[in-house]
Amino acid sequence: QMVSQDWKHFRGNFYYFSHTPKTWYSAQQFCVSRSSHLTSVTSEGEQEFLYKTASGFPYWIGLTKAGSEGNWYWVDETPFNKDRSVRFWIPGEPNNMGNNEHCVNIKLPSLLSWNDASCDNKFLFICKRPYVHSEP
Ligand code: 2F8
Ligand code: CA
Repeated sequence: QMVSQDWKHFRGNFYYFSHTPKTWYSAQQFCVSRSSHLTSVTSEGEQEFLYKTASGFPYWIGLTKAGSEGNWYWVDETPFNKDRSVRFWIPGEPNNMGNNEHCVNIKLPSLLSWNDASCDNKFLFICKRPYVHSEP
């Protein structure tokens, strides 16, 4: 099955915007099966690319505090910079509604777009993998 044509290039990485909703962990497993992870977001430019391509639908990203002591981390092992990330949350988020919101999606077409939601909810999702040059 040809899925590779679905990967979009942006500044040295390829991104896959899924067509099928999955729980956060199933989404991450899908990404790993494609040599990728749920996406990290580390710049305003990247955040802008992601929310614009998401075009208003919520998509899981690779930010979670599941299995940690309540600390957010990127599942692709990019260090999470809390101070540089506050600008991406929807005002009032993360609110950990019902004490059960440990995964994050891009919810709005805005730089302020992140919401924490239950990891068991099914959403579309975005995988990211680095572009690797190959030499003959
Ligand atoms: O009002 C913000 C609030 O909206 C929803 O709950 C009613 C979201 N829930 C889901 O997306 C599952 C909350 O996470 C969000 O904080
Ligand atoms: Ca929330």
